[in-house]
Amino acid sequence: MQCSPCLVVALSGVLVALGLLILGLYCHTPTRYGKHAEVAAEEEQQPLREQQRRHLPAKCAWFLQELPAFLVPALLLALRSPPRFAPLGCRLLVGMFCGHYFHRTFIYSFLTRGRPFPLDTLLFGMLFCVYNGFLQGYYMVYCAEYPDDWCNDIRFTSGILLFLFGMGINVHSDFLLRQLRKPGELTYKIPQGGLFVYVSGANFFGEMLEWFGYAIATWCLPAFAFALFTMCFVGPRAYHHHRYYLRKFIGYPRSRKALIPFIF
Ligand code: NDX
Repeated sequence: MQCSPCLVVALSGVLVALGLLILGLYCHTPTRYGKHAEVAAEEEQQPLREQQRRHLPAKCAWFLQELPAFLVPALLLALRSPPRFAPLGCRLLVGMFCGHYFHRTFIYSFLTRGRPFPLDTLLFGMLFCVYNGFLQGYYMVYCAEYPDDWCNDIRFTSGILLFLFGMGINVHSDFLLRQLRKPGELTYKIPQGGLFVYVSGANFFGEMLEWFGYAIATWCLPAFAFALFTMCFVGPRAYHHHRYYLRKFIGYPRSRKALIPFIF
């Protein structure tokens, strides 16, 4: 394989278009998994057994869904001939992108206490992870080139710091959500502590910072396209979570925002 700039631009363009489509679709109707699947099923008056037949346990679903985002770039890197691990692009791919998806696939999936996940969403999610894993991996393995002093560039250092800060918020917030439930429990409670003091979607806020950090540190089109996609997906999800909490809990803190502290 060789670097094709046209392919990179085309695939990144599709990712941006998908993000905008999702923003349009999910502004009004939430993605149907987690608490919003419950609401949708109630509205459609589907029998519980009917719903559960088309679901997979959360641990298994998250593992299968996220695995391609780790595996595809790792394979692109490992199968490149001649092997190429030393360039900065490859090290950023391994340390940041694969690092994030290693955690999401092999740690988060096994810890989650979420409710069963819809099969159709899982399949779309898997396809998305193959696509995005290929785009990010292909660019970093075959196309990315950085000047020798890129590590001293303010974009590199600030991007890495933002990524680490975002990942810290994301992992900590997902931990706080898990602590709200005992194993086997599926009820929803008011999230407390950490960044949840300020926003209902603290885990989503962290995820968004992470991918903007990655985009700034790598300064490339595919990474910016993915950061924008993430914002388009997690933004509406945080907004719908926020509205759900306001409806469900009478004492829900009114000063709390949906996604961005003090702003939105
Ligand atoms: N998965 C990213 N449509 C998505 C799957 C769905 O990783 O193309 C995007 C991802 C995919 C989506 C993915 C891409 C777009 C797709 C979509 C399906 C269709 C869509 C492909 C790939 C698409 C067309 C074709 C139409 C264009 O019971 P429960 O499960 O709710 O429990 C939850 C629990 N919890 C609580 N527990 C007690 N009390 C409370 N109040 C609670 N609130 C929540 O916490 C869960 O166990 C857990 C977390 O829940 P939640 O809802 O806060 O987060 P969740 O959405 O499950 O995400 C989990 C983590 C989180 O850190 C988030 O940042 C990250 O994954 N994430 C999630 C989604 C996308 C993404 C990151 C990204 O874009 N980077």
